[in-house]
Amino acid sequence: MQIDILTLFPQLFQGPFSEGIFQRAVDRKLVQVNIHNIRDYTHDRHHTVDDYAYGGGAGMVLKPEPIFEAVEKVKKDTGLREGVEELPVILLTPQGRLFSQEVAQELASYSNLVLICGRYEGVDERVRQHLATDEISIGDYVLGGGELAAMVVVDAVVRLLPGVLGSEASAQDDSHTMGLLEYPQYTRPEVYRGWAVPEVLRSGNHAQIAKWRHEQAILRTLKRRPELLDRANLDSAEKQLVDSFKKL
Ligand code: 6GU
Repeated sequence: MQIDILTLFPQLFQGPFSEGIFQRAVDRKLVQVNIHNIRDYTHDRHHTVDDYAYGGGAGMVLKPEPIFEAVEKVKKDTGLREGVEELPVILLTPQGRLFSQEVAQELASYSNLVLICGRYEGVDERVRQHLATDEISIGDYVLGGGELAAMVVVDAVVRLLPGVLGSEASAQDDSHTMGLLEYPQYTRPEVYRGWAVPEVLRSGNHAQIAKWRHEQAILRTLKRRPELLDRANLDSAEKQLVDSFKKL
């Protein structure tokens, strides 16, 4: 997958993508991330990227021209055939659709992504209407800009790409993949400060372990995020389990 990120602050992206799983994915050519400075697509002497809002009001608005030109350059360079291969152009904004594991899975299916990092004051509306194909928010709070949101999206998407995680199974079990939170995990020592690892996990009985984990995932979701259970596809045995937990 190739990901092109348009930002006014390229240096912010140095850290997160040069670590662990991500760096390995880059080294193995499973993903390529290109950072583009929107300011490089200005033509005036002062490299102006924003301007006052028509109609007045506080805050500057990002100008459309450099953003359009940066995206057009990326499109030209990636050489996707217009109308054949789809290229999502995603504006990161608190006004976007809410990011989730499901959205991450959807994005992971594309060969290319373009992410535009907005600033909180605003982006010229013509970018939304005539350039972006999608708008994403990572939650109901306001960040200073789309950069951290873009990192969140890229992190969540890249770990879903085939071959990025050590074992293919590990993304399968993630919290949210099944619509449930993840079950409790333990490692050695068997007893730490008097707190013992649950007996079932030491039993070696794989069927029992799987059953326990699944129950714990449901129980934990019920306690912490009950609204997720309404959307999870529970079978009748699982629904019974929820009802019995609710009665406790
Ligand atoms: Cl994508 N951008 C900004 N500026 N704030 C946010 C956000 C994005 N998602 C949640 N808050």
